[in-house]
Amino acid sequence: MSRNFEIARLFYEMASLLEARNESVFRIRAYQRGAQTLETLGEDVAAVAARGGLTALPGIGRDLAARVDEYLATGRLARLEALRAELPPAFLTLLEIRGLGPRTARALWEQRGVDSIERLEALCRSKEIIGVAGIREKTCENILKGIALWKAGRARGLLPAARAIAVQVGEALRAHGGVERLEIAGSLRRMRETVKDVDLLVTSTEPARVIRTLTSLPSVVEVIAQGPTKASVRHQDGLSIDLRVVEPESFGAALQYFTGSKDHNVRLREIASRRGLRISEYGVFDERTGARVAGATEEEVYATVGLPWIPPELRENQGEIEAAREGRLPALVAVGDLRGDLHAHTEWSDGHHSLERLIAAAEARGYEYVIVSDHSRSLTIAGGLGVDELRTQVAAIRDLQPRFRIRILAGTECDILADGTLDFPDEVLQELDVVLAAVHSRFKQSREEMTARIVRALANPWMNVLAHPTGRLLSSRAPYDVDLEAVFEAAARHGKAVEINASPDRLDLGDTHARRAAALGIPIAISTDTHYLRELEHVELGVAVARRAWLEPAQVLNARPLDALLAWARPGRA
Ligand code: DGT
Ligand code: CA
Repeated sequence: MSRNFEIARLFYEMASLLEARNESVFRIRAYQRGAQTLETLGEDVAAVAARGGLTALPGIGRDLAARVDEYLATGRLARLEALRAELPPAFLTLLEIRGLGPRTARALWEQRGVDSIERLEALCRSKEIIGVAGIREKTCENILKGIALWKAGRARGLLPAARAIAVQVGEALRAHGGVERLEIAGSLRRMRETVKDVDLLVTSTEPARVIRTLTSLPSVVEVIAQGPTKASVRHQDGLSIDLRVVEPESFGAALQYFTGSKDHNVRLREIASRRGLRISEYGVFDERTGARVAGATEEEVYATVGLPWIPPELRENQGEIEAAREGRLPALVAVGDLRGDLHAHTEWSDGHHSLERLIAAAEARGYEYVIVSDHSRSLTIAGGLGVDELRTQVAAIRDLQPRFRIRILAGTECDILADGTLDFPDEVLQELDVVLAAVHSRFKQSREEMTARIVRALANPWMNVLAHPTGRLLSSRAPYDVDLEAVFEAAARHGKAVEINASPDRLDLGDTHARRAAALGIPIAISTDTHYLRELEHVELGVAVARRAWLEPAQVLNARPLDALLAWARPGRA
């Protein structure tokens, strides 16, 4: 199988080098997808090639198949070697800095010998790079900010990226044999918005084989630690992966232990101790006799301390143990409870698909309704719609309706202007079915100004949902300064909803805030803010946040049937 891995490694490198050259994103993705396919392929790629089956593999087209053949015949990829010769080895890490494009990075390498982040930082601090490739004082500051973010970002990864890595590595481990059960544990199983690392648990009859597979995977760039039943490695995307192989009789106990959180586990152990039991990652044991009383499943571990199984998303020692004990664990909302998406864009503003394709895609998901919520006129950079354009769009939606089963809701993501008024006048807003409102500008207002601004917007009788209420971007922008408690109080008073925006870089509201808002009786919309059709799938991330916020379907706005939604949004109008 070693050739599968060799070629996959070269394809990953190819993708990175193409990225460094600012080449087409489709070509870059093609190599990444090809590499993933080879990494998870359970059959020797040479055998597949011999029977002419390469192009039948997912993600392997004629072009990549030719590269595979080239490597099998010559042991080299000429194109890759040519690309390598153009750039210094450490060049690729430079491109991970936000605010530094491939062209500038290249100029810095050629003109100042910048071949590492350390050197880049030093030259920024001494301002020696000003003047190179049009870099000004301001660019220099932005690069320094980018370096700070890069350093922080290496500390924790975003949930979806970490999940993708876990799934990919899990598939690769399965494909190469020896794996019986495999589960994701840790903060990733609890669906925290960011994670420090990927924790994987496996049962296996051949632990050494599984460990060897992990440490030799093409997407693994460094082996940090390795033993007979565990390994810790660094993945090329920056995250580390911890793998443990455990005995089947201990699997439930290990899964419970390594899912955490630590605080939840500490509480559980205290309860066990009062019952004369000791819980460890190996099982639950009678403290007096040492006899094992449980361990194969999580359910039996919880049962020994008199508790029902607790969903991983709740295991943060935020009241779940008390709730479990008193039989009032929430019946958490699931993706299947959602009847529609309440935040989506089209090419009328900054979306990348037509109205029809959005509607068809939402209908194909089985939704009962979908909103069209393009930007409003002040947001010119996102192609915001003017009043006439919005009215034309509403007419287009009404014309399209007979062709679809799904109900199309005419909406807007209306800008909240600096003074808290909305970007469209009331008489326009009232022609719509559902109105979202959001802050997209003047993020630096004082706490008082920002709070008053949003509270005023919430008082508008035609607005319904406050979208991405804090404005944060997980990898690059802190939330604006706002008194959320005052915002929630106003939302509750005016009967408005707030959003969990499921866009991976937003997840806004986050779990703690969403739980607080719901506790005040505010309906929560779980929305994708789709700009590309595939982003409709992000609903899963929004639901993850909602589950961590303890939400039940009744608290979720878009779990309501169409009639109930419309009656709420526009009382007195069907
Ligand atoms: P993070 O920081 O995103 O990786 O969060 P976790 O929760 O995945 O933390 P991690 O990877 O350090 O450890 C995984 C789980 O192992 C953790 O949730 C609970 C368990 N664990 C780790 N260290 C301890 C400890 O000192 N005491 C207890 N009771 N449990 C621990
Ligand atoms: Ca972890």
